Amino acid sequence: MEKFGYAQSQKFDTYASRLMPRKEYFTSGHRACQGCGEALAVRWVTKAIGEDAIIAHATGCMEIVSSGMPQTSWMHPWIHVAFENTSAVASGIDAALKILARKGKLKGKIPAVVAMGGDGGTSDIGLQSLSGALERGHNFTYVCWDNEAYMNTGIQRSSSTPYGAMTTTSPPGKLSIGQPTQKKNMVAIAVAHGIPYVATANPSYLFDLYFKIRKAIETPGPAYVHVLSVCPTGWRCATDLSIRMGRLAVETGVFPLFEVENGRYRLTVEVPKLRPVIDYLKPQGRFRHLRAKELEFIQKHTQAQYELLLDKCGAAYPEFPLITPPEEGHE
Ligand SMILES: Cc1ncc(C[n+]2csc(CCOP(=O)(O)OP(=O)(O)O)c2C)c(N)n1
Ligand code: SF4
Ligand SMILES: [Mg+2]
Repeated sequence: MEKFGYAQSQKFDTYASRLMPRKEYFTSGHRACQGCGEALAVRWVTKAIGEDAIIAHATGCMEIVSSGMPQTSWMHPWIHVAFENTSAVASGIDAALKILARKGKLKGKIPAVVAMGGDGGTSDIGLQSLSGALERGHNFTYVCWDNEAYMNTGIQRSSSTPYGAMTTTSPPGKLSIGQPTQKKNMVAIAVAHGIPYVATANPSYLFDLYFKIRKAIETPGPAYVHVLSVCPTGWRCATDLSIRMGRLAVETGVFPLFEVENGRYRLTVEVPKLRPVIDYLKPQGRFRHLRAKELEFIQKHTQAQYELLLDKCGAAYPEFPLITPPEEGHE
């Protein structure tokens, strides 16, 4: 499809549907809630992945709503796997494809290997198999759908739930402000593996999302893309606000859009002046109980994290070597 290069896409801050691929790989008929940002993200990520791919998907909302036997919304070869082993399954697919190619049994293009999971399936339950796959240098792309809680089982907290948010297992009350801990920095964990490509994205910035997934797929070795996915059901926000909420997450500095290529940080969407965090928190019922002192704390924390990120984007980091596995065997 590539009518457009990444650099060109950066000149546009509007979405022009005719520039994007028309073919659907995540088809209608799934049972995601009205206004689900995660379903929108899946639709566009699968378009960016393109024709030749095999997907391993953890349990979670996007699996539950889309694959009730005997129906499926997925047009790719797609394997539903347990939380713990999504990346292990992707590793196995990558190893099998390499062996088939080496034996001359794979005709044509080698399919891309993609693993997907929610924030619970990524930053909690699937973390060790993901870490192993990143460390072994498999040629695959991991996409995390981050809706900031265990949504499909009834909105329980995960380690990706932000400070202060109400969930059914972090309820606010006299002795609790809601989620007592800060959101786990899964992106920094992925970067710490020294892999060639890591990025954040969200479907409110479709070009940005699309080209980051393309880059991830085309990168030899492991790539990780962390997609903030607005969940009106769990966030207690209006269903017609999903795109707006994704934009507010970026405009307030809560979820900056950046990429890390071979260790180098780069903001892909620059925000000259951040909006106050309250603009993002207020439309969400999960933060409704927070008092002025907690809101002030969140504002300060967000500002500090954003400045740290800007620092990394400005710093002249040494180029990491590409983490591609050496050829097996010796000369
Ligand atoms: C090992 C294991 N523990 C718990 C469950 C039950 N379970 C199914 S989906 C889910 C929540 C998944 O949360 P997340 O990965 O964030 O995806 P979301 O539903 O939010 O998209 C849980 C806890 C399970 N299937 N397997
Ligand atoms: S609970 Fe949230 S993430 Fe799951 S389908 Fe509904 S809106 Fe989407
Ligand atoms: Mg989740």
